Amino acid sequence: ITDLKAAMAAKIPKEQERLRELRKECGPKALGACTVEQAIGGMRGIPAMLWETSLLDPEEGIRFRGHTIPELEEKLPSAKEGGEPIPEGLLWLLMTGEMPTVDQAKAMPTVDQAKAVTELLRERSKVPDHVFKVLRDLHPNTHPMTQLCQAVLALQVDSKFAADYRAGIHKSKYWEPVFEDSINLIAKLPTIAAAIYRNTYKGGELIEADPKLDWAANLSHMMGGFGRVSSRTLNKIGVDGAANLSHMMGYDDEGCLEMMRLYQTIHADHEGGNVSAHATHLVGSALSDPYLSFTAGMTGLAGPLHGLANQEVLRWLNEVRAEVGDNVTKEQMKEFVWATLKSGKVVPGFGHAVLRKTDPRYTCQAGFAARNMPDYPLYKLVALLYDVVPDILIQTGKVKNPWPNVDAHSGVLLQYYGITEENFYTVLFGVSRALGVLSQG
Ligand code: FAM
Repeated sequence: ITDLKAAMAAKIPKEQERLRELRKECGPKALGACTVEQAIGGMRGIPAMLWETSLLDPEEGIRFRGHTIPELEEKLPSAKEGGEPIPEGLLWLLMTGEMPTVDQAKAMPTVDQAKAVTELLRERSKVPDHVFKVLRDLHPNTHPMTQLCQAVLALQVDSKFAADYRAGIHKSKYWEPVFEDSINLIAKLPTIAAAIYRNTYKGGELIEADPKLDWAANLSHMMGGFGRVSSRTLNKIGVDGAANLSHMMGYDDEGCLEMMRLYQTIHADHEGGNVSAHATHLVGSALSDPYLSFTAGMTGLAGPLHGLANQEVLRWLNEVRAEVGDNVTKEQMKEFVWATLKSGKVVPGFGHAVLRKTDPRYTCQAGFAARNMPDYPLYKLVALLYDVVPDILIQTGKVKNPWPNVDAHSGVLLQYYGITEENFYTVLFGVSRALGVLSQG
């Protein structure tokens, strides 16, 4: 079976029954106590949420449906042999609870579930013109995350759930239009994100999707891939001959496509207690449709202590470089970190509300950097931070987790491939987050 909706339909009645049983048998049982500190601290550490798609262990980090990030890198299907996982495979896993089957022999496409998701998303990827118009009409200084929220709200007019609810759909069938809305939204997000990027930084000329590319690779392509290089393109971008292939191809560079696939896979889900996941879930519980609920999540992701931290990390690193240059010594870095703390700011990219170890999403990105950009100065600078920051945060005596989180490393990968506009980074995070929070819906 490669039809995602049919796979869900086969599972959902059983899952609904399981939940009813759980409630009947265990309803009155207590899960734990709640302290005053936990109430003040935003419910941290209280086991009070049902979140099936992922589980966050303070020591081990995230598991998606029971699989760690290294396991995902190994088991999920990839676009090229031995390459990075594709998010379509993760979406299948998150929604159905099972690893997608893969067409190993490349002879039976009918068994390739991840590929079927790629096709499903491609079929629904067309963004209506009125959404582009909303984006074009916004104030030019509108932050890309605000633009993302506005575009998703503009899509809401097509919500199937809202229409079916008005028409009186039975409760047990809610999941079907929610599924349709979720897939429609996920399918359109790369085009919307790319339009935001092109409008904000590249003069507004949009790039068509490439029907041969998968979901994440297409995002990269639409942001600024030049594809197969024609002499016209070469003249246009002013690059001489084949000397700089990666430059010529823009974000169609194979390394950039692989980076985007990995990036979109690992940012998808992080249990339900973080701001974006919780906000999406909370608003969804009012039976607000997936467009409305996802927008709530995105307004939360736009905060500097949450998803905007990746933008803040890059700004902060650029301040270090502006002050000290690229060859920063350990002592200079220590001084800079202390100065940040003394000025009443946080060190972005470090710390976490739940994790108490280095974020495996950080480690995974560091691994990608080591394989693909070992000599890149910014990579070295981030590695130096890893040496310097935790000790200092421990010395403050109050930071519960001094280790780096996902946002400490993502900007480095994007910068390396030429995506230098840090204000845009959280939009990429948001596109990925849709996979997790809408699967849980
Ligand atoms: N730099 C400086 N101070 C920090 C710190 C950091 N990186 N992390 C925590 N602290 C402080 C925190 O501000 C608090 O101080 P006050 O008592 O004076 O208010 C104290 O240490 C105890 O905080 P905590 O219990 O260790 O952390 P919280 O659970 O309150 O907050 C974070 C968690 C993520 C908001 C916090 O670590 C932080 O602000 N980090 C920097 C911003 C960041 O990187 N956010 C991204 C998180 C990421 F995983 C994501 O959501 N994408």
